[in-house]
Amino acid sequence: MRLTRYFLPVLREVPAEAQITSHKLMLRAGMIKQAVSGIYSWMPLGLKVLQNIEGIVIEEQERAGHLPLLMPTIQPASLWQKSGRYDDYGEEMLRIRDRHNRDLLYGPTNEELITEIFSSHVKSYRDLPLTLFHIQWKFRDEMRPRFGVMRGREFLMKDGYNFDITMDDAIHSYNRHLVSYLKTYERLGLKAIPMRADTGPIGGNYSHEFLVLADTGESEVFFDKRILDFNFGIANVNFDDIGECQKIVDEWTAPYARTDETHDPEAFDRVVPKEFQGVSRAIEVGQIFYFGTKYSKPMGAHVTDSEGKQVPVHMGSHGIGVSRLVGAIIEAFHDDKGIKWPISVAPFKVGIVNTVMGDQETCEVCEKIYSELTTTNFSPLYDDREERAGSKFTTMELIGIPWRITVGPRGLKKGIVELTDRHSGESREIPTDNIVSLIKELT
Ligand code: 5CA
Repeated sequence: MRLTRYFLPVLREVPAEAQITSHKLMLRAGMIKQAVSGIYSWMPLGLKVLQNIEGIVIEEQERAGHLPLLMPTIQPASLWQKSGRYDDYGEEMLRIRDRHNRDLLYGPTNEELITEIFSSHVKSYRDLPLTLFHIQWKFRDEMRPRFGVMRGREFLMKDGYNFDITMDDAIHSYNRHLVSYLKTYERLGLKAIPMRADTGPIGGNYSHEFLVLADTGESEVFFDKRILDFNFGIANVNFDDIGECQKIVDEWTAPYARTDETHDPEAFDRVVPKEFQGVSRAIEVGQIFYFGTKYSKPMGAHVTDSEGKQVPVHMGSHGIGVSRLVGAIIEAFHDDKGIKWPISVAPFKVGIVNTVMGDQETCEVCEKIYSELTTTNFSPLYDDREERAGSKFTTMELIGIPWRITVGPRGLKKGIVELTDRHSGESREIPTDNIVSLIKELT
């Protein structure tokens, strides 16, 4: 992409309405624009990051054997009346009436709709286990939308739903989700700690939240500091192996790591030696639930079991805050100059800065690097504007491009370009002919 052809509405001033770093940086880097409180348009740069996150989430879901589908944003109220949640959900639910006076709502979550899909089509235990997921916009009329995409009213969520014949099978589905979430967050560059949590309006009695420690987080968490030394990256888990998944969950979900809602100070004091007690703010980037037959019973999601009896299925639901993750990743990776994207989600992995647009050789080398990287699918961002070099560097740093190639007449005289690592800030000189192959190795 050539910057002169791109739509990157960066802001020079720090926007007054933003309180936390990620919100400020998303506005300054031209990633989002507020339409109305808690509702945002995603500009091209922001959308790229959002889609990269989605891509990783989908890959890891499919690896765990979960099937994608797509449900609508608008749902009939009648389904929620069946489950009993239509009245319970309160003011957070956006209620709509159509021209035929039918009551609809903009879905805050999808337990009811998915249960109806399931019960219309699945009748036998032989078709289980089944886990379906989608990535779709949700609406919750939050009392205090704030911090940009962190607590929006409209937000993008990956939500998945498992259907199992027994509680044991459903616990395995739960564990499988927990393990696959750890992998997902690790690929996004994050250390997300799984902690026992309260279940809120989703219900059930078993739940974990995934928390990224950050001063700007909305939750207060209590944990054993040793959990921070865990390497949550898991290679090649066999998701069908019940014992293996259970072992990971037992080892890695410390019972003394809890969120504030379920915090029991006495248990915390009892279990953990003082020097290991940690208290921090944290961002909740996902939550998983097991709630048994809470929805299947009232909504008639029954199947025949192996003895021919009709039984309600055991269910759970599993959510990842996809749009919130954009903010959470920025909270974890930034400095005073701007964002530092982990390579896996970076909107562009490489930036090319032409320091003297008027110099023919500089332009030729830039064009050559640009076209070689483009044809090998590296999607570089080429700053070809008539601007000072300093202002080009500032833009690349603000928008967080992991690698920057600087091309200018002085370097070219020596046969080199400069390669700068956004994360360490280090620069090195690379022979012009080697730069493309080196970038391929690094990214
Ligand atoms: N049905 C279940 C799981 S699919 C569910 O809705 N869970 S949830 O309420 O915990 O939401 C899942 C994730 O969505 C949260 O962990 C959080 O990361 C994200 N999320 C929830 N509310 C918001 C919001 N207002 N703005 C941005 N992200 C949100």
